[in-house]
Amino acid sequence: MLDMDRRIAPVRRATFGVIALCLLLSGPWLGWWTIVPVVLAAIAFRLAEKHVEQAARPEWALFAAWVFSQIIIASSVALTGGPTVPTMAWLAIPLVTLGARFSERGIALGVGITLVLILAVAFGVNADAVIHSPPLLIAPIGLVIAVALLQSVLMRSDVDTRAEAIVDPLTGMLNRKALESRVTELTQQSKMTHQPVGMILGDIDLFKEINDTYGHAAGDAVLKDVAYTLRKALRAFDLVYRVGGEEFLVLLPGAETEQTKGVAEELRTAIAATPAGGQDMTMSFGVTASAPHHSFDYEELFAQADAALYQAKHEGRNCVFTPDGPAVPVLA
Ligand code: GH3
Ligand code: MG
Ligand code: MG
Repeated sequence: MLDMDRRIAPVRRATFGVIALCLLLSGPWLGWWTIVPVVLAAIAFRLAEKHVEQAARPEWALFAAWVFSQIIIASSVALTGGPTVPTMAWLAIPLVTLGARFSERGIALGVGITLVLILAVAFGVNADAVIHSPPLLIAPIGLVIAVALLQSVLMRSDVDTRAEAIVDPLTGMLNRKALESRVTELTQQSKMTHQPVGMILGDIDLFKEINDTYGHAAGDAVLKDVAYTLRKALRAFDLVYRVGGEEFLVLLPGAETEQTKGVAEELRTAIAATPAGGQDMTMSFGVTASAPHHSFDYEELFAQADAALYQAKHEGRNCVFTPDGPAVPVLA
């Protein structure tokens, strides 16, 4: 969703430019001040764009900016004459961007809000005009619904195709391609914020034995269940990537080594406690984090996590290691 919003952002700015130009050209008839709401809406989106990268629920920030811009458009339509001004149809424009970022429920909510605004503006400002000439209302409502229907199917198919390209079909986890773009994102972010990034590299213990003893399909069933257990043990917005056959990577923006160790230990316990594909499985983990006030260097961190994982395997598996040794002191 964030990726899509980044693509939309420059076009959205251009759209605001076009709208501003139209309002300038219509200034003598509608009033010059009508440019003000457009500037406000543009500022709202600019703020949402800034906060969205750090927000725990970015979809809410974006949706709030979207609703705000609809209210602004509706208010200016109301102030310039309501149903009798042609700009009422502009309420359909923002609907085009909804499908790319929100679910069907989000689209439906957006359409609902837009229709309520159209009715409120039409009847609130000039009910007589609407009753006298219903097409003033019918035409913009038809436009809103038609635009929403058409763009939702187009955007959904685009989102589905893009999801297929970044999700591993066996485990439902994100693949290396998704990891690459996340790494680019975190690298850029950490240059500005210098917040640490925790990294957990996990590898299923003695997985080859499952394949050798029960066959490849049984191995696949284990992978699926392990992936599910890992996802369940993590918070909804912590993403897991499948980086090798039975190797998984977790990135934790904002987490230092101590916190990352804690998360890895939770994952280890969850895997050891939950049968996968009908087998008792365990996993070993290598953990590291970029130092606070240092930029995130993926290659460096991965090498550290990989070396720590190697240590964990060497020391008997089913444990968590950092470059400095075992995460939980090993009992003698
Ligand atoms: P260790 O505890 O040292 O990690 O032992 P291991 O047996 O897990 O390690 P190894 O790397 O030797 O085995 C990984 C195996 O994973 C080898 C490969 O055949 C298997 N594998 C990789 N991808 C898949 C897959 O998609 N499905 C199945 N069933 N097996 C896979
Ligand atoms: Mg392996
Ligand atoms: Mg393994």
